[in-house]
Amino acid sequence: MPIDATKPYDDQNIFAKILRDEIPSSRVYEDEWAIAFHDINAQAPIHILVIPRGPYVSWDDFSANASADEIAGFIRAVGTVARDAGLVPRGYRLLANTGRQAGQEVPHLHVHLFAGQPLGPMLA
Ligand code: DGP
Repeated sequence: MPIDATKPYDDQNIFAKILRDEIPSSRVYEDEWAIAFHDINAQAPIHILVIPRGPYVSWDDFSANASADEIAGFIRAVGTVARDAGLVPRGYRLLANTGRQAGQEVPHLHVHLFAGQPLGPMLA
């Protein structure tokens, strides 16, 4: 069920629990600002989710309310995850579903990183 991205942050959401290690995930990366783990429902040969450690519901919430250090740290982490996975120069796609019409399901900002095959046109 897509979420209302304007709601306050719910610290019982599934990614908050993954961040606190209350439920397992296959982590591929972590630093001061972000963690990354494999999507449980992979849509490409490589499908990783990168999430900030801070409590942000969506890209909208994060871009409006996170500090400059959090934003820089998160964006750098996404790039590091891709490089560490050997995706440069092959290439990859980033996607952040934001709110209901985009189909965002989990109310903690996450960037999908897709790779491992030619990905075709957007919105196909
Ligand atoms: P979105 O539609 O952008 O909110 O995508 C949410 C993604 O999160 C979806 O691709 C499946 C993934 N997901 C949901 N629950 C879990 C979980 O418990 N573990 C992991 N690793 N991924 C999850």
